[in-house]
Amino acid sequence: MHKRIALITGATSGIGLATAHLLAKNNFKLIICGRRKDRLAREKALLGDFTEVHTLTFDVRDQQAVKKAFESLPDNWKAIDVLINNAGNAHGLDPIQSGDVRDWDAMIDINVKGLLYISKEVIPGMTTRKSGHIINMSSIAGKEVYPNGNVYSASKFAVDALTKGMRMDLNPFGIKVTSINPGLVETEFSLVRFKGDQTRAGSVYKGFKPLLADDIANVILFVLQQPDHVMLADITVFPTAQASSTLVKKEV
Ligand code: 8X3
Repeated sequence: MHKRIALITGATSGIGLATAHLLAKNNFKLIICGRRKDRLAREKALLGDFTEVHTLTFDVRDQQAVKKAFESLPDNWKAIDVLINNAGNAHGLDPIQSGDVRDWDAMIDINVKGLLYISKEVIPGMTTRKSGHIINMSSIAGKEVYPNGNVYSASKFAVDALTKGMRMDLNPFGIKVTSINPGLVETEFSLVRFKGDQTRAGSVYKGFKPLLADDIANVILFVLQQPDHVMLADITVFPTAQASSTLVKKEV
């Protein structure tokens, strides 16, 4: 049976990693991308039991590095069927008046510009073949702003706008574009946001059962298993305890 090629950014941890493992067991070949060469090599070895894997090492912020990485793809890996724009982070949770410019730059460069740089490399092949599926990992923060979420939210609102724009522009080519908007998922997300502060990061997920990376991976697989004529356009996923970005039922 024909295996689709899926490219996943941010594949060395969290949702990206869980998705790589699930897709490997479900008839996909994988291009896994990340900054950390050693982690990619380790995952390639593990995933290799289930499927063919190719790795690309780059920082999504570096457009030249992204371009070079895609140029290096062997011919049999060039026809990417599925792009999962997963790489993304939050940096800081500060009010706008005291936000750190380096945090703002990181979020806009990774979450918005990085997504564009990757898409720019993948989309031409999809338009030529008149097929493909792009899944953009957004966030509930891309639908609702919450206090101190300012720039992170802005970056995810941008992802939401780009998803809608891609869906329109790629409509003539039969390319599917899906946005997935998770709420609270327990990954390294909060540890990165709070710059390694374990206590602060841990407290985000205390008192309720958060989503896990595997839960989002399951949604991605479901999205990819739909028939050709079915496009899941926009999916928000909450843990049951969550009703909005600021309303979470916690046990005290
Ligand atoms: C992750 C969801 O609510 O922590 O993007 O911003 S939230």
